[in-house]
Amino acid sequence: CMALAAQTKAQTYTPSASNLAARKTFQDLKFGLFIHWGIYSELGRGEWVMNNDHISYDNYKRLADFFNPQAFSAHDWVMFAKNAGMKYITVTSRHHDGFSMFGTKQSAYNIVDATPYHKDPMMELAKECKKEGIELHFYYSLLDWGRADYAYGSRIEDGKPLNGNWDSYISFMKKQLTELITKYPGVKGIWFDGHWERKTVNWHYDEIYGLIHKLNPAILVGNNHHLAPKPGEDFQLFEKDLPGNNLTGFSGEAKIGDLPLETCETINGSWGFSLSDNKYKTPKEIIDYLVGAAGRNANFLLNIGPMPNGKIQQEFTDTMAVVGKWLQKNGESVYGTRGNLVAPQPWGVITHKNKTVYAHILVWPKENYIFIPKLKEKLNKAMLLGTKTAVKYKQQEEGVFIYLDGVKDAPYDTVIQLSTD
Ligand code: FHN
Repeated sequence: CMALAAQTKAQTYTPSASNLAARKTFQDLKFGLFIHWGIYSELGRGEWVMNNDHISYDNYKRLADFFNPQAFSAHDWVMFAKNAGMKYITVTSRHHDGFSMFGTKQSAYNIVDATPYHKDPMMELAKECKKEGIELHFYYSLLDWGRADYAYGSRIEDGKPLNGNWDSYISFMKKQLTELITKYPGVKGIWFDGHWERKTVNWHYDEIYGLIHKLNPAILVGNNHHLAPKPGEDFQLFEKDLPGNNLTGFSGEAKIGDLPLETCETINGSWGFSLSDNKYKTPKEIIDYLVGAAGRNANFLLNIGPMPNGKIQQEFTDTMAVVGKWLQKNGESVYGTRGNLVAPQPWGVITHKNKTVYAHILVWPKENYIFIPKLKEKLNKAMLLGTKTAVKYKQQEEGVFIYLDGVKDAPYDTVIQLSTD
């Protein structure tokens, strides 16, 4: 009867006023730093190494004995994000390997108790984020490769793994989430992942989301389940695709709903630190992704995998310094804007804020103009953003022509600022 009551409550989830305000702030932030960091980072073969290389749980656990990230500095991480123009951080508090990167009372398999480091980097990060005005979200894996109660690989019947102890696992997660929300200052969101590993199990989202919102109604819940949003969720996630695209197959079943949107991608080809991955994205690719997401009304969460010593590799710092510099000049056309005023065009996208519309030319057109279809707002001025250079335009019923004679193709994105009445 109580379970039924909880379910009914979750199905009619009404976000609190503080939650709605947090959603708006979140949408204004636009650009976040995703961090995958764990004991797997030591091997430099990504965060799936235990599973991919068939390392037994007992052998894998030894990595904890050697994990001693003496060069970790929460300040450096937060400064990396700030210099890149990022406004929030989403960090792996616990990934599929089940190792808690925070001091937890629920399992000794955590960074404080099981490593020679004996410190809690998540606490340092939470404090530093708060100090520097960066919002913090915790990534939290539903999937666990090692715990007996999860029983990875077990058959699922009646919503439970046959060999595990599902009630115990759900209760474990609830206790850990309580710790993450009540002990760590200023946490603004929980980012679930791993749902897709067990599609027929009962994840008890009604209880889990209900608990999170009971502890703090403003906390934003997101779940990378690749499905339509479920009751109790506050933002919708996409992985490795701009909302509306499905180039990677990760977003297969996910229709775009009404919640704030976020999409994530990697700075190279890996989530966790990789020694062999040199597929670094260029500043242009990152700016295209960020602006493309904004034009589709979504935040962009860009991932890095710090090294096992806690440092961030130079290639990432160099690239993001360029992106950060671009944002310093052009940020007003990204932060606080909304998208989808006009559908994405072959040349780029449109963002808007208050009475200003920004045309982002990401691909320079062959013609000497761009056309913005169906723009109804009456324009009274067109300028090259950040300059006093007026740009010629013609507005008619079916849209606006912006003429590019004399306009130089800017290195990453040529932003035309259109003022409306
Ligand atoms: O399996 C994970 C993967 O390691 C990584 O955490 C990404 C991030 O979006 N999510 C999962 C794959 O969907």
